[in-house]
Amino acid sequence: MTTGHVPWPPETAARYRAAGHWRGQTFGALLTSLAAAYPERTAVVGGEVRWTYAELDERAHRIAAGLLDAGLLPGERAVLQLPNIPEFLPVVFGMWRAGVLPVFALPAHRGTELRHFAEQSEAAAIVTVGVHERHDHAATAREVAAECDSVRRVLVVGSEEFDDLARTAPRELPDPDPAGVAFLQLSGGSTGLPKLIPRTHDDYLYSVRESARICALRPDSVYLAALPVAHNFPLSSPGVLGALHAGAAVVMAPRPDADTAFRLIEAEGVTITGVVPPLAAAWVQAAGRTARDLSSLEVLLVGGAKCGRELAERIGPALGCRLQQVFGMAEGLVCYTRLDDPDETVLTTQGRPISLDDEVRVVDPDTGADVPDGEPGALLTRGPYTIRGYYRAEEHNATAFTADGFYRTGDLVRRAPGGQLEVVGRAKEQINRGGEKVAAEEVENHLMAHPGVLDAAVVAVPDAYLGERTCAYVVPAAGAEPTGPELRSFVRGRGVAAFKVPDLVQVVAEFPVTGVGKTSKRELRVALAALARKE
Ligand code: J2J
Repeated sequence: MTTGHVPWPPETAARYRAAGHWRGQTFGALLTSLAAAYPERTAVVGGEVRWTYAELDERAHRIAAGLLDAGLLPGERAVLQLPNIPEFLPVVFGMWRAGVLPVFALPAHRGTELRHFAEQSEAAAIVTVGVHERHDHAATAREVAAECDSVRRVLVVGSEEFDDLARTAPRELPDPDPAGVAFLQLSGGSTGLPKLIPRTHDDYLYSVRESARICALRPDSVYLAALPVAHNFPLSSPGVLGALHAGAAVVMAPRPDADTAFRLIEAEGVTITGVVPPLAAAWVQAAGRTARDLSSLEVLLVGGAKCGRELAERIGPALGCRLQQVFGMAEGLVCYTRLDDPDETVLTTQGRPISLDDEVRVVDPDTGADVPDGEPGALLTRGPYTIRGYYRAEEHNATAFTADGFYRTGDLVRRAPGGQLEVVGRAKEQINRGGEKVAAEEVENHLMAHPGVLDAAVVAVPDAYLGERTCAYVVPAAGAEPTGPELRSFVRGRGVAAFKVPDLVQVVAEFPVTGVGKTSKRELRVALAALARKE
């Protein structure tokens, strides 16, 4: 068992096995069986590359052997930062076969975040690309490697060295434990630093298999990976893994804009894809004036942030497809509206959980007592693919989970009698910037590292396009006069993802709310957010 992982209680695990949810299959073994079933079918397309299942399988075997020959050991972690390129799949499956655990960084992450992931996971390697979208990822990775004792290797996909590694002769490798941790996903976070989420082969494969079924994926489906593929949504809901599970083809979109996506939908006959609400809105708008043929598109999944009714109603008519709402989280629970749900359910709810064994409680945030259906409350959940604890985070786990193992999602929801959930708000200290999650405390800590800043509070402000944007209220240190642009560039210079740089900065003599000045940061944020909404 990997240290730092909180396992399910043995009797619960036995129940999930007996129910057939956990089948003792690893992702590596899954790919072997897919390659046997669909050797000549297209598995992944992107740029100049078009690999069949047999080719993907062979490449993953070679990379697995190559990673071990490069000195990585089964059970070790490797921070993986790749954009939407076909290589993502053989590299991830290669790691899974080698027993090396990917830590799924996003292309937007920068040095500070990579260092944190590497330190937190004691990663032995960083696997990335060279220059992508004008950022030299390899250079950043080397800087991080120089500062992290654990990191022995930086592997750059696309380099000659990596091409050699990917040509290593394949060999039989022992299959890792399917009940063991397969990879570490990132939490959206609400505290100072993002937490790592340990997911096992057994639990993740269950969610992938059921997602593929719920989204009606077939061998002739074509899934477009429009969002950054390492994120839990395009990875598994149903995502690229759900598509492969069904024997379908994956198309990697280098960018998610309407021009790029529509070109690929037409060229590859894409049948299904997933986007966040602001992208859905942009696609809806662009659909009115495109010459592209989008008629192959059957399903558009929208999730990551609330898709309001107004947008939901425009999707079907504009794009000629069925809307499927998805409300998920990298920690586990995923809800979908079903393809045969009545329109009203699809337009107004975020769907119901994947599994009958997903336990959902909606409770009064103050008393913890269950509230009746239809009443808003805090969402707690546990089940066959929801983690029981973050990786190596004992202290945080004590509050993020109940004593009996329910994960406190931080979401406020209403449950309909049919089990559908409607997301009505949030109790966690997080800004949902069009699906990209920003932890208030993390950004505050960056701001407070500036010598001219005495205190900072980061809150959400409504935004017509993104749903929410970040606003930082900043109290200057005595005698200092930091400006908004200066503070924004300071945060950017700290080596963090651009989406974490505050959109708005309000420099104020004191926090402009009375009565809460001396109370907790949490109450201050709530009061400031209310004020910011009114302004
Ligand atoms: C409102 N809020 C939503 C929705 C997520 C599928 C889809 C999304 C994610 C994801 C994912 C929402 N309406 N439809 O992992 O597999 C907010 C909630 C939730 C948080 C999780 C998947 N869909 N959210 O977004 O880990 O606040 O996962 O708790 O990034 O996003 O964020 P994340």
